[in-house]
Amino acid sequence: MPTSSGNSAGSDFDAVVVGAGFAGLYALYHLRDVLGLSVRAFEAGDGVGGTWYWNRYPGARCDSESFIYSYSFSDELQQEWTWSSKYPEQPEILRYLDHVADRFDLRPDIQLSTRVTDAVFDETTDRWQIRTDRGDVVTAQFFVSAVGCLSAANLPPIAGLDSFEGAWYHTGAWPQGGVDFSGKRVGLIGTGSTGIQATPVIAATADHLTVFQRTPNYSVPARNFALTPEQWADIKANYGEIRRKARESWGGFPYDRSEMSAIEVSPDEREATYERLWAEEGGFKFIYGSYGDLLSNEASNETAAEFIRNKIRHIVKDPDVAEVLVPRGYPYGTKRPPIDTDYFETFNRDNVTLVDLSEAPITEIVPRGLRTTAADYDLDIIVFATGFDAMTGSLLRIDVRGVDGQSLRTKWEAGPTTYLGIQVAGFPNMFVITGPGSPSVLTNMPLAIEQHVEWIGDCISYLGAHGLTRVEATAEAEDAWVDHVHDVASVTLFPKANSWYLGANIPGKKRVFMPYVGGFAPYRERCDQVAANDYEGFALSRHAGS
Ligand code: NA7
Repeated sequence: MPTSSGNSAGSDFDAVVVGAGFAGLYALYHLRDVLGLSVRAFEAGDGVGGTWYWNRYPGARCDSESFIYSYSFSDELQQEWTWSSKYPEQPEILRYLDHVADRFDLRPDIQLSTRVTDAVFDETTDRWQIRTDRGDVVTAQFFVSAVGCLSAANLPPIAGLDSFEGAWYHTGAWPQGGVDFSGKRVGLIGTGSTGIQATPVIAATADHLTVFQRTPNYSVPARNFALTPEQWADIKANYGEIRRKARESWGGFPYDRSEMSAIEVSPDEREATYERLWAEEGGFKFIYGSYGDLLSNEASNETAAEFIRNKIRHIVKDPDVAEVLVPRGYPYGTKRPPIDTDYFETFNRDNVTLVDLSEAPITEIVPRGLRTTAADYDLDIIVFATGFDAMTGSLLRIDVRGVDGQSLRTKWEAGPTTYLGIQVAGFPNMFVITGPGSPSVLTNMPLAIEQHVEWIGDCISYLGAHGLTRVEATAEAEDAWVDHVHDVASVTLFPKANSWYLGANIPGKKRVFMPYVGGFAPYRERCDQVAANDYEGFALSRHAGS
């Protein structure tokens, strides 16, 4: 039973939270200040911010609009904070998270520069024992993973990296002081959201930039702009309604989602819609605001895909380069859709070269640069924009052991299994914020995080109110949920792409569609129903000694 309250200096806590990004900060606040639990958060970075702490690469910015990519739990917070633009850059988002940590006095309960290495459930006490790389050994009734979906950097195992005489960086672990590209020959590997954001910015200062592309991407212009005081006054006056609309939506965004099919309108009307969204709105509104069946109907999807392909052909002056940049062979939106500022335009610069790795893959890194099956490229700097071991990588870095010493790594070898994306059978009192099997990365993340944290808080309160000490997803509920997650994904086009949603970017990772594609609002309702039915699908119990 949670008994203590407020800041705790000992080694026994009601809850341990791993991570101090968007999820960890809110979990700490909610469990400590709303529920009155003793909480210790551990964070590997030497500052708060999570993914926004590590991803400092040039051009890093949010792809969701600032006024909704933020916390909604405190009206004071959302009224006092003003974002500079529609898509703020990483330093501004990090300032926001630092502000949250200060404003809610979270820092005394966060231990920075500390990586959790082990978490072991003790059935004799219904508590977790947690160890860190700094030698801490603490116990907690609840072990809350807020490690993030995109935090374990993926450095591809390319032979010869150690021999490289220049400097190399992964975008997800960027040096705090930045990198000076002036006068340098830079090679950038990867053309996901990150590579697409970084390319124009690096090209602007590097002597030469070579972009190594394995798979071309469907990118839509962000159409970023500075937000005016009038726009802000309007947003702040309507925040309640904006948040409500987001919570009741499919993707966690307050946009009107079209129910129309792309192939049921005339080609002229469709073209006009795409053109308006491309030219005036940009960003995710292109996918959310156009047609409702882009992710479920191949013919509909092809209309949007072809529109984007033609835009690329129009923007990129060299037709051969344009054809290499044109995505084919997978539907639009089935890899995480990037949004950009002048990405395709950058390939018109004299100091930018595109290398098609699908024709000639990288074979090794050599002292002077990079070798493909076709040529050698001399480089001073290599930037790996090669993504993450998404959704499971960060949690599995921790040696998590549940009932009977069962290892989470072993349990998830064939792909992650959860109930509601929140709990894993055999791992009682462990909660995973935005875990695999929840909408998470397919939605507006801060909103998904708030929903999970509040649900977890309610569950813990329920246990306390009923004199219970242990909550654990049943194997049956987990199996049924895993099947449901799979069934919902299989009627969409998502499985048709080699995406990180499926783990396809990590050699050897089991191919399983990890996020829940059934939509944020229906998912939230399901979670609420489970709670209202006395945590249906969970086994709740009281420890004999408590
Ligand atoms: P992504 O979206 O996983 O993109 C990684 C890119 O790196 C992608 O183009 C990959 O090609 C490429 N890649 C990965 N490994 C290799 C190797 N071995 N050789 C060549 N190219 C490689 O990561 P991002 O950081 O861009 O974005 C992650 C998320 O962060 C993003 O979706 C947003 O949610 C925020 P591939 O497509 O696999 O052929």
